[in-house]
Amino acid sequence: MHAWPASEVPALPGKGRDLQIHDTATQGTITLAPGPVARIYVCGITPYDATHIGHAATYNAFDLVQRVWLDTKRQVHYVQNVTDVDDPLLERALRDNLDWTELAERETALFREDMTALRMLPPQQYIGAVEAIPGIVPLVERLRDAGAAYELDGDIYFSVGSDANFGKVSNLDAEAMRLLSAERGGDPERPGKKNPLDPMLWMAARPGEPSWDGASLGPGRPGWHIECVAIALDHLGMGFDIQGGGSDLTFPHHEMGASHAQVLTGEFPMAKAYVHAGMVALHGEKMSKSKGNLVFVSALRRAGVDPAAIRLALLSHHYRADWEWTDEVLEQAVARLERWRAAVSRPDGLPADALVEEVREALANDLDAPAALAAVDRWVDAQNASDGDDESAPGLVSRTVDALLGVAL
Ligand code: 5CA
Ligand code: ZN
Repeated sequence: MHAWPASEVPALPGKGRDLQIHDTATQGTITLAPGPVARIYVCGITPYDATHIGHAATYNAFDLVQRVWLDTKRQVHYVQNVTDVDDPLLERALRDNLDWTELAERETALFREDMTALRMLPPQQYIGAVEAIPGIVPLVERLRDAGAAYELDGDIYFSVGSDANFGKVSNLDAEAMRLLSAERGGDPERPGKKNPLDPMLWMAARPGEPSWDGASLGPGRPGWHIECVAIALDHLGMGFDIQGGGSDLTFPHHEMGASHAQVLTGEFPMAKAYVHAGMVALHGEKMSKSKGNLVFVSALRRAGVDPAAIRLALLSHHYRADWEWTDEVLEQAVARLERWRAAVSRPDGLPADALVEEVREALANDLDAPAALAAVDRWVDAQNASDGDDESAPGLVSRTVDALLGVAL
């Protein structure tokens, strides 16, 4: 699939710092020191509805990761998937009497537009589940042939017992895993499984549902976790720097994906850090397509909200926090954007070299965007109250805000 156009990332004077980031697996902050090419996989959308503020907040976090790395003069290899065939997509298509491929294409196109408007850097590979199927089938065959997967009435399940490191991403106890598995696409109640947590790798064709040639697996479609693993291993290989997504993907999705990859390669861990963004709520409940309590990025754009203000609203919360979207959050962002634009539109101003370092330091410290915004606010307030004469300062501030925060002033 094609991704979306990249916005320019201005180069800043000097060099940024290495990223320290909270790792879910080790439950602490680690300093990542990637090679010349930093590697990141971020789970993409299931395109059955438009991009909401929760999605945008999660993608914003991983966009900051890339901006920090680019500022250290590294290249970034970024891979993202699109879950363009899965139960929720097929169910929504059925409900709305739509062709499921058309629904997926329409919502993916809208997602690209939203990402472009928000100045999110595009992945180098943007891969749909459907196009990944030829690569998924041999992985499932290998797992089965190695005894790490088994058949149940034609479906193929992964055996979590085959991975000695199973559980090391989420650090949950068995009961918590069982509850989350039932809630998030698993089938712990299905009789005949070796372990109730075992996730499906390949679902045998069901009447009325799309299916693909699965070679020795028979016709069917892939399970959710193996989709991301196949794409990540194909393009990034093992031991990549960050596996990213929202905190609702920690279990089962990232736990199972890591196990699949670890058993397939015999290597551990799959990723150096498992990074999870908090959940955005609306009216006290997690924003979710299934509940329908959503604020869409595209609806805000249609209503005339500047995408830079949406981005500032996202940045005003720490990525790991769970937070609530309100009209006030947006109003404050709109007002901040106006203040910042006024400050950098003056022909000269207060020196900003220290500000560049403050923004760098804030982001390198577990992506502390609120601290970065506070640093810019301080410069803006001082600038608006003074008559500094550094002619390069307003431009340097604009470039810093653009390069490190993705906001065009
Ligand atoms: N296609 C799978 C991942 S392979 C999927 O989870 N798709 S999704 O459309 O449901 O979510 C896309 C991303 O947005 C995921 O990283 C998910 O964790 C994140 N996300 C979903 N809802 C929220 C929310 N309310 N707040 C923050 N992030 C969210
Ligand atoms: Zn995923």
